[in-house]
Amino acid sequence: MRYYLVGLVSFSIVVVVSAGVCPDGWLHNGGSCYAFIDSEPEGWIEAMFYCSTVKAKLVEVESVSENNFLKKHLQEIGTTANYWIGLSDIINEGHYIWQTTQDNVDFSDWATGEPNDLGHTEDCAEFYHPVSFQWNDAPCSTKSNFICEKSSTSVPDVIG
Ligand SMILES: [Ca+2]
Ligand SMILES: [Ca+2]
Repeated sequence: MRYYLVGLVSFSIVVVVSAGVCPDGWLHNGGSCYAFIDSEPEGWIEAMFYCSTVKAKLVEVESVSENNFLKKHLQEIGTTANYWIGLSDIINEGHYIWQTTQDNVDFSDWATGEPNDLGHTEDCAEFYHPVSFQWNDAPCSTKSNFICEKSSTSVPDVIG
């Protein structure tokens, strides 16, 4: 039996992950992979941390096509939940930036009247279900679903 096992492991298993492929459970669009996290709603900061632990960022929506892709998926899965995005003015009130990259906001899709900083308590942005997932600012401590994003472009990764 021992010799049999040694024989088995002597075969080299080579797995090549080519560029443009997403991990299981992640959706591919453009140059990115997206994970829609709905199993454990989190506050915005915890959502940022969760995404970092899977080598991703809380989603940053830089274009109308990316925004449409994400909103369309939320419509398709029929969710009534809100989903955090990686946009906040938590550092500098009234100045929203994408928090992982610190990029300024070029494209935006705020719902009418948003961001309104309701009660001076709303510093974190979300896809807001009641308005077809346009963006709303909400209290960062609210526990919501969220979306992680990472690049789908990776160098070949040889395991084995
Ligand atoms: Ca993006
Ligand atoms: Ca608001």
